[in-house]
Amino acid sequence: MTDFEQKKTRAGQLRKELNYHIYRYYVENENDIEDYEYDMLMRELDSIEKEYPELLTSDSPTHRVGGRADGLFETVLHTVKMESLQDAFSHDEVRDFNKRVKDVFSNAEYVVEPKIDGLSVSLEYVNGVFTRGSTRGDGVQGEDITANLRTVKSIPLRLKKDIPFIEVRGEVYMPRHEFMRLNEERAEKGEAEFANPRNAAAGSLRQLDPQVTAKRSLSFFAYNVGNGALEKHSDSLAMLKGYGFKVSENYKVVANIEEAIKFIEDFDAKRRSLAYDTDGAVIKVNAVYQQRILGATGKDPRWAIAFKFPPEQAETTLEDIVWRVGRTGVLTPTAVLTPVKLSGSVVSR
Ligand code: 3BA
Repeated sequence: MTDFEQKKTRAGQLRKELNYHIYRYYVENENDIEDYEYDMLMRELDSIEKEYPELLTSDSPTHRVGGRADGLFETVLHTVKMESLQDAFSHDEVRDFNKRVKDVFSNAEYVVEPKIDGLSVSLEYVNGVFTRGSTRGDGVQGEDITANLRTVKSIPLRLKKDIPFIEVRGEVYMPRHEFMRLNEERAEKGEAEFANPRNAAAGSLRQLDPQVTAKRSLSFFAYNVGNGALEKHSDSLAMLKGYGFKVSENYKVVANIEEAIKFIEDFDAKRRSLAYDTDGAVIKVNAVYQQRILGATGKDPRWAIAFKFPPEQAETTLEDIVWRVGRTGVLTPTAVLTPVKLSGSVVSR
């Protein structure tokens, strides 16, 4: 075997091993390797790829932060439209939704899942390899943010199965502890703080330089398949998990709307203990043939609804207002508050 052939084999092993550890850590929250050992494997792969650049593949974990800031996002056409969701603010609005569904399918079964408060994105995989990722945009046209999405470690660069093509939709979000860390860092630098994790995630994805995105710990939950869905939504969720995506564990298949409402109530009681913000629950008709027949009104599918939790409120006292002078001379006020608990975290500014 030539040196090249040896290194090629080794590079393949390393990529597989590293991608496995990334999956264990960022999707399954488990760690079965020491940081040092992991760094050594990464370094070995990197040095092989530098010696033989032709061995660099697009699913290589060494290049999650690659590409340069090029100053522009290209337009992406969503061949399968990314629809929006109708909102419900009361249980009765949820029951009205149920009635409209049951008029067409008296046997309809639902899936209820948490509504992650982040940004919807679409990911395309060709022969199992992540090729392009984009924002939802207006649902028909989004922006190509592939370089930024590659930095999100829970987004697999290679699926566990080499299928010809699949389009995966889900939510990119910033965990609450990362949001707090980022805001502290920004406050120290005299930069304006983000109002909430969702804005912080949006700002991070909109970066023209993926190096900046890479420094912010973003994560991703998969919840829908654009192209290549199975007959039941619940089967698609299981399939996505099998491919290596992070899928919420807090979803449930229910036989009727009262069970869905009960699930939402139970979820409301525990959602504050999660590491990320949720702003509601999404109820979806499980059978895809029923989804197709129900269709959409305007841009909202008739087969799904988002129940929104009322925004969290708490009373506190304004202690001070501090002014920050930005680099361009813009003044930004920040309210200093008596620390108060809100959605499981302490708000003081
Ligand atoms: N499920 C957001 N849309 C969602 C597929 C449908 C849908 C969402 C959802 C339309 C969440 C609208 C934008 C969009 C992919 C279109 C969820 C969440 N399901 N669990 C029914 O957790 N935020 N958002 N995204 N296609």
